[in-house]
Amino acid sequence: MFCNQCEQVAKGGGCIKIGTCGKKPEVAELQDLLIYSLKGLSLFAVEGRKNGISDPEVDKFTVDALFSTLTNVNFDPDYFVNLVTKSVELRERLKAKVSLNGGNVDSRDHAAEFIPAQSIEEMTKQGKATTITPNEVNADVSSLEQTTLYGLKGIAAYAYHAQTLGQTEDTVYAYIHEALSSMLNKDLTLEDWVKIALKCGEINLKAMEILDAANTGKYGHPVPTEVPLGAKKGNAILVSGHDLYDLEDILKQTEGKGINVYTHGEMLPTHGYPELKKYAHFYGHYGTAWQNQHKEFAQFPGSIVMTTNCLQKPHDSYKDNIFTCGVVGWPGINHIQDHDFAPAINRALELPGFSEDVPGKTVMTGFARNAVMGVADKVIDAVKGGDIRHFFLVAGCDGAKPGRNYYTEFVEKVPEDCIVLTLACGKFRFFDKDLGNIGGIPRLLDIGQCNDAYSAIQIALALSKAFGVGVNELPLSMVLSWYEQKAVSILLTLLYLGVKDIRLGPTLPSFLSPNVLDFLVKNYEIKPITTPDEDLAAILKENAVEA
Ligand code: FSO
Ligand code: SF4
Repeated sequence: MFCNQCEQVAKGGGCIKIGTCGKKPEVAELQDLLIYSLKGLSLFAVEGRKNGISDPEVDKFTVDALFSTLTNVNFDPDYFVNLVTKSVELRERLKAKVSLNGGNVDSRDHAAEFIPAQSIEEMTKQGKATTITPNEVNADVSSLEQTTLYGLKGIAAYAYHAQTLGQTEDTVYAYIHEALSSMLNKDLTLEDWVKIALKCGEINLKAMEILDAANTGKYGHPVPTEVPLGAKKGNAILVSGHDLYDLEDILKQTEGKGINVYTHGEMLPTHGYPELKKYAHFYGHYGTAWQNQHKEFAQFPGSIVMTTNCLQKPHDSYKDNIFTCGVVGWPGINHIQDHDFAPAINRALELPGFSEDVPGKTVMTGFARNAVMGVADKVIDAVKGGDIRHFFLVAGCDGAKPGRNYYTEFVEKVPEDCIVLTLACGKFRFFDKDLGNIGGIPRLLDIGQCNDAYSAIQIALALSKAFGVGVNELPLSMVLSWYEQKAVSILLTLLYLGVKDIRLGPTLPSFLSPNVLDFLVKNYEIKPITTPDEDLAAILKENAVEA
C-alpha cells in the first residue's frame, strides 16, 4: 500500500505497511482500485455530458464512493469490493447510453475497460497495480494531481451532505468527472494541473455553498446557543460525525422514548439550528474531538452513532454500542440501514444511561454567518473605534500529534482586544475557555463545523465589503490546522479566492513537492506555523505597520 493523503501519514511521507489511521493494505488497495474505476467511469460521464446525457445515479455514486475513501470514513474491505463492482456496472451502462446517443466510447484506456476480478485477493492485486506513488521524474505534476484528488475527496464530502438533503449542482458533478478523467491523460502539463487544482478550489466553494443552502434551508440559520457539557439522568445516544439529516432522524425516532441525545465532536454546532434545537430531548455535548473517541466512547453509558468521519478502530469495550451509517463502516460493526435507527435506539435502552444528572460547564455555539452579520454594525463600530484590534480565524482539524498544542497556546495568548473565530474540530483545544467579550461581542465565536467553512468565507467577504478593502487588507489572519482531505479542498478554495498569508500546521502536507510548495509560498505567502509567540508578534506587527 501507499497512502499519503492525510496529516497523520507515517514518517517518510507515506503509509506503506498499515495506515496510522488503522487502514489495512487490503483496504488501501481496494480504495485505489475504486478510484481507478471512477476515473474510467468519469471518461464516459464527461463524454455523456458533451452529448447531453447526465446520469444522476452515476453522479451520486461518484460522490459517495469518493467520500468513502476519505480518511477515517470506511475500513471495510467488502464495502469497497461492492463499490468497485458497482462502479464498473455503472460504467458499462453509461457507455452503452453514450454510444446510443452518438458519443465516442472508443477509449482504449485500461480504466475504461477493466473487469474486476472475482475474488477479493485478486481484486486487491488489481488495486495494487493502480496505486499511485509520488513520481520522482515528474514530481510537480504528480504533486498537483494528488492535491487535486484529495481536494476532490473534500468536495465529495460536502456534496454528499448536500445531496442527502436533496441539494445538487451539476457543475460540481461535472468538475469531479472532468478532474478524475484528466488523471488518465498523461499529456497534461504543469500549467494544466495548476488550473485544474485551482478550479478544484472554485468548485469546492460551490459545493460548500449548496451544503450551506441545504442545511440552513432545512434547519434554519444557526443562532447563538448555550450548550451544556454535563449530562442528564436517563438513557442516552451519542451522535458523532457531521450529518444533520441523520441527527434529525435520530431525534425524531427517539422522541418520547426517554432517551436524551448528545452530540460528540463535529456535531456540537448542530445545537444552534432552530429546527434541531426544538427537540426537548436534544440535550447537550459530550466529549471533545475525534482522536479522543477511544476514551470518551468507552465511558459513554449509551449507544453511539457515527454518521461520517472521523471513525477510529472501535475498542472491544464499546464495539457492541457503536453503530455506523451512510458511507461509514468498520468490519463487524453494526451498520444502520435505510435510516432506521431502531438498533441503536434499542441498544441505548438496554444500556444503563446516566444514573444521575452530571453537572458541567456550558459552551456557546451558533455564530454562523447570519448571526455574525446580524451584529455587523456593532463589530464594525468596535473595529473603527479601536476596541477590536484584530480577528484570528483559528480553524481546522484536530489530531493526535503533540504539536497541535500550538493552537491552544495561540488562543490563550491572543491579546484581549482581539476576537477569535473558530470552526471544525480543532476548536476542542480551546472551546471551553472563557475568553470574555468586547462590548458584548464574545471573544470566542464558534462558526460551526469544518462543513461551515463557507460561513467563515462569507463573514470575511462581508467584512471586506463593509470596510471597502480586499480580504487580504482586513485585520484578519488565518491560522489553520489540517488533518484530512476536506481541509485540502478548503485550502484550495482560499487560494482560488486569492487569500494570502495563511499560517498552516501542524506540519505541511507531504504530497506537496518542493516546487509546488515554493509556488504557494511565493504566490500566496503560505507559512508553516512556528511558535504562538513568534506568529502572534509577526501578525500583529504586520498589521500595525499596515494600519
Ligand atoms: Fe474534524 Fe475529522 Fe470535520 Fe475532518 S472530525 S478532522 S476536517 O475529518 O471533518 O473537522
Ligand atoms: Fe496513512 Fe492518513 Fe492514508 Fe491513513 S489516511 S493510510 S493515516 S496517510
